[in-house]
Parts: sequence; structure tokens; C-alpha cells
Amino acid sequence: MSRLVVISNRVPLPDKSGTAPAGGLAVALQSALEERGGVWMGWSGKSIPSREKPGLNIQEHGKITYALVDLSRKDVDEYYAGFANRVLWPLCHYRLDLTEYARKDMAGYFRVNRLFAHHLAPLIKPDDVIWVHDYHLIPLASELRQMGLKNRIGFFLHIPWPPADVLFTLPVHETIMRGLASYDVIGFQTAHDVENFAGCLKREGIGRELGDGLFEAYGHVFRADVFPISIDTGAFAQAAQNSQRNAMVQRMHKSLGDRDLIIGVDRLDYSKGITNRIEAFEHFITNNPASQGKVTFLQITPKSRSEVPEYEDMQRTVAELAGRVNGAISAVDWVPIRYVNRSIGRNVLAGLYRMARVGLVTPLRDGMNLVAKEYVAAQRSEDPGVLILSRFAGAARELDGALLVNPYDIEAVSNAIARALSMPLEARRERWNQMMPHLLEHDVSRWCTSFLDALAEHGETGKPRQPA
Ligand code: ADQ
Repeated sequence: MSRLVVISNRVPLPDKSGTAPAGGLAVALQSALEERGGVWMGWSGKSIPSREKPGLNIQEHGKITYALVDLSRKDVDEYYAGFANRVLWPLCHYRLDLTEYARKDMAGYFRVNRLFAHHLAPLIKPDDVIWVHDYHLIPLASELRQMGLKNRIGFFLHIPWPPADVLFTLPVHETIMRGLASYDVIGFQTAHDVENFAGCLKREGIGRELGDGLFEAYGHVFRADVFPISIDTGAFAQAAQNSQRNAMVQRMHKSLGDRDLIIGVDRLDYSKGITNRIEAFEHFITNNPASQGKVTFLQITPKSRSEVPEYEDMQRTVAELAGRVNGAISAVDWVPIRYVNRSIGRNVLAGLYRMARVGLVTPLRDGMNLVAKEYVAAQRSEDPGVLILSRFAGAARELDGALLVNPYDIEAVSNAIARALSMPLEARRERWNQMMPHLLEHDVSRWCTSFLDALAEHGETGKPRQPA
């Protein structure tokens, strides 16, 4: 079996005991790397003064070599905070109003991708299979190809891919499309993303669809297909079951009393629709006076990307909104919204999902959304809660037992909360049974294997397919 080389913006390093950090993706990739041996490369998270030469730190853990690239302050500003998170992220989430295109950031993005390629190339052996992750690293394959690498290279996009009209507002969209077309296999979360991508290829005559998932563009034949990411379903369900013995979960249970719990869990990000969700909850409480004092909404939201101004602003906006709503509808013995601004261990999180009658997952746009899958996996088969899910999350394509909502429609979300809280046991079980077997079968290790199989099957090693 070929060695595997994974490249992602950040690398989840194992701790001193060699244990991989929690989180399905890290565990799945780590176990694929353990099995085949290989390299995981990414940014070290350090930014060094621009005058110093960025270094490469190599660490060996078992059969895995971790290669950590330092970046300069300027690199981080332009590549990470600039082009990746102020252009590509908002663009792929249909937020043209938030894109801040600057040529120097764009140049920094391509420069850092070249830097990654330079550090990576000497570590690659001829038979290695290379798997690049996410929007930070789209140009990496074309950089590696220019250096003469003939290995199979796959790319997985964790976020949505936008339609042509949105993508073409990006001045360098052609270079981005050319970068993608340099891969052998491109994985998207949903069929909708693949359609959008195909639309981008066709609109300007850049490429054509050959059928059977194959495309041709810039003289290269590649596969673009759907590989919906998932979680380690069995392990997460087990963690939820075990969590009932956890002291923090028990404290939460006690503090809740006989109130119903609604849970929301998201990184602090404008794509997650947190403000709409709080407004929907407020609408629900205001319009269902009988629920006052009987329902608690727990929103767990660790800060993220605070170096990007939109995220700083959002932190203030969400905190103010939660405070205002609490001020308006609290009673002396009841705080309706508990807003927690930090990360929670996975076992505790699993226990909280299990305790919640409703999982409220209402992103305005999301590649997949793993919280939705975690919520379902954590439920008790004999008495499951109800998932309320945005139709704009990739997960909505699979989780057909959820109550699907349009997150922009505050009243509809409020009605869905009312419906979920009063749903009879039989209906809840039926809905859960529609989803759980699917999640057990389509877990993260299946996702990993199916992507790597597709990459292995694509042409012969060292000879990317050419058009007929
Ligand atoms: P994210 O945008 O980060 O991922 P998501 O898929 O929901 O979104 O994954 C978040 C993960 O972080 C979940 O596993 C969740 O449990 C965890 N998490 C969130 N808040 C937490 C907290 N307070 N404490 C502990 N853990 C917390 C991107 C894309 C998604 C896509 C994933 C995977 O934006 O659309 O599903 O990658 O491809």
C-alpha cells in the first residue's frame, strides 16, 4: 500500500502520550496514516518576525512524520487571515458582502502555497499518495506539478463550492480553477457543490464533463465527486452513553431540573447563523408563553479566527444579542439562554447533546456540519431528541429525519422548535431511525477509505490521465 501524505492548514499533533487529538477527522486521517505510514504537513501555528527565515520542524510519532512549517507575520496576515479567510471563506459561503479582496493578500496566498510545496517536495517518495485539504491550499497541486512531481494528488474541500456567478466575482478565479484542475480527484461534500463546480467549468468554456464523475480542463482529466464527510458514529454514540457518569454532565442535568434543553454548538462564525437562531428562540418563547420558565437554550460557541475583524465584530454582536434577549425574557429564577464562549471536551459535549430534547443546527450555509451528525449519534434510541437542521447545510442532503428549516425565516424556525418540543415519542423514534443506521454505515472511516480508493483508481501512478 502506498504511503499517504496529508497536507492541511493546521496539523492536529498527538499529545506527549502519542494520543491523537479528539475529533473524527483527525482520528480518521491519523489511523489511515498509521496503517500506511506517511507524512502530515501544515502550518505550525507560529508566526515569526518577517525578517527571519521560516523554518520546518519535523517530528516523528510512530509511523507518522509531522512536518510543521513556520510562517512569517506577513504570511499569516496575507495567506491565512487575508485571502483564505477574508476572500475564499466568505465567497464559498455566498457572502460577497464580506469579501475583502486585496492583491497583496492574493499574492501572499500563492506565495505560501509555493512555500509549502518547496518544503513538501523533498519529503515525497515516487509512490506516495498525496491528499490536500481545504480552501487554504487549492494551488498546492499545481505548484507540485510545476516542480515535476508525478504522484497522485487528491483534494478535499470541506466548505461549499459556490455557483459561477459568485465565483467569477473573484478576480483570480481562473487561477483558482486551474489550481483545482491540477488534482487527480477533487472531493466535495454534496452533489450541489459538484454541480456548481461543473457550472463554473462550463460557463467560460474552461472544461467539460466526460461523465461518470470525470471532467477535462486545461488538458487534464480528473474526477470531481461527492464524498460527504462524517463522524466516528459508533465511538461518538458510545461516548454519549458513557458521559452520563461524567461529573460536569451530571451538574448540568441537576441545574436543568425538569426544563427541556435545546442545544446549539458552533464555532463563532457568521456562516453558522447564530444570531438568527437566537432571534428564532426569542420568537418561540415570546409566542409560546407556556414555555416560559420551562425551556433552556444552551449555545456553546468557542471563539475562532479572532485575527479577522468580522469575527471580532461578531463576538460582540452575539454576546450583546444573547444579553438583550435574556434581559427581555428572563425571570428571577430562569435564564433562558446560557451562552458559553469556550471549547468543551468531546465526552461532555456528547453528554450534553444526549440531554437535549432539540438540536438546533441552523447555519446560513455550511459544507456539511458535523454537529448535526454528532447530535443524532448521541441520542438514546428509546427516547431520542429532534434535530432541527438548516436546508443550507450539506448534512441536510443526508439527514432526512430532521426537521428541515430555512434559517432566514425566523418564524419557521420558531415553529419548528415548538413542533420538536411537542413531538410524540413514536414520531421522534421514526425520524431518528431514518438517520442513525445511515450514519453508522457512512462514518468517517468510510469517507476516508472511499476518497483514497477513488484516488488509487484514478489512472496509473505517475501518469495522470490525459484526454482521449
Ligand atoms: P466547521 O465549520 O468547524 O468545519 P462543523 O462541521 O460543525 O464545522 O465541525 C465543528 C466541530 O467542532 C464539531 O465536531 C463540533 O463538535 C466541534 N465543536 C464546535 N464547538 C465546539 C465546542 N464549543 N467545544 C468542543 N467542540 C466543538 C468545516 C466546515 C463544515 C464541515 C467540516 C468538516 O465548515 O461544513 O462539516 O469542516 O468537513
